[in-house]
Amino acid sequence: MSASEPCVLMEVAGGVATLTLSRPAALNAINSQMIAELDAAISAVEADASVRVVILTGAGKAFAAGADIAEMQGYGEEEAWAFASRGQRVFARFEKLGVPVLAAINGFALGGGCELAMACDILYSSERAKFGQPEVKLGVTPGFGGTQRLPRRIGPQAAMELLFTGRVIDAAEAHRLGLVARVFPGESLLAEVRAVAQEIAARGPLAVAWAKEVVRAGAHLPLDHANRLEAETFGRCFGTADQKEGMGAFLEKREPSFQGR
Ligand code: CO8
Repeated sequence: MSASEPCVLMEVAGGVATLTLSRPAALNAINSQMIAELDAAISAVEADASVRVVILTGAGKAFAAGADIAEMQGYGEEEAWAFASRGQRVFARFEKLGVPVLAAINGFALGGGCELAMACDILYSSERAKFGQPEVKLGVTPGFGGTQRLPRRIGPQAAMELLFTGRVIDAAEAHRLGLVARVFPGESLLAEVRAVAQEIAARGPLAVAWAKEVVRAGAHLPLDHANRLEAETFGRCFGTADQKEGMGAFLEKREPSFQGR
């Protein structure tokens, strides 16, 4: 694939932005170009007030089969550190994004691909998907957050088994471990995830954004601090038109029409 061909495709429809990783010949291996394009796509999402939900998926039979081994092979220490840092910064932008990010994991999510999926808010998987952090098979550690997000998602013991062995697991095991929220047949995955996205898009946008913000911020705080943050956020909701509309609509027995303010 030439450097000028895009490897992240973006489509916005009905308040949902779908980002598709697209280097199918290399199983969507994550290279520098893809990281830069993900960065730009996130900025485009931030600039588009119509976007209420993001879906991240992959073209072909992979979500992403890892960071691009061909690109990384010749790296020295500095370059590897810089690549890892750049990827980490961009992946973290999904967590900070003011709208939910749903991963529709259509196939292999290995190494950097699993790490990218874990930076999304909710992971949905095709029955065909495979997950793993196989970096130790290549003589390296994960570098895009796998040593940190995997234990936070499935607990340190199960995470360390996967991290130390490089074992690849199927969608059913990923579900059992709590890594993915739900598993769908491959052919209906995207439609199912789009249905969830539409459901979210119909809710109060500020309430959804702030719920994400509190969950994300609270995860790093002691419970009493986190609950204080929740109470403050709940209070903030009562200064919005959406709260008046949402509660008013309930009492008037009609559907709410939220404005996001
Ligand atoms: N990087 C580059 N190319 C890849 C990658 C990859 N991660 N994965 C697959 N490809 C390429 C193959 O080389 C092949 O190319 P070609 O057709 O030119 O030979 C093409 O994609 C198709 O792959 P396969 O023929 O291997 O397809 P199979 O269906 O037989 O196998 C597998 C699929 C099992 C997924 C297999 O491709 C595989 O094992 N891939 C590598 C998986 C892996 O080890 N991933 C982890 C990579 S390391 C990583 O992600 C570190 C993240 C931290 C980065 C920090 C930066 C410093």
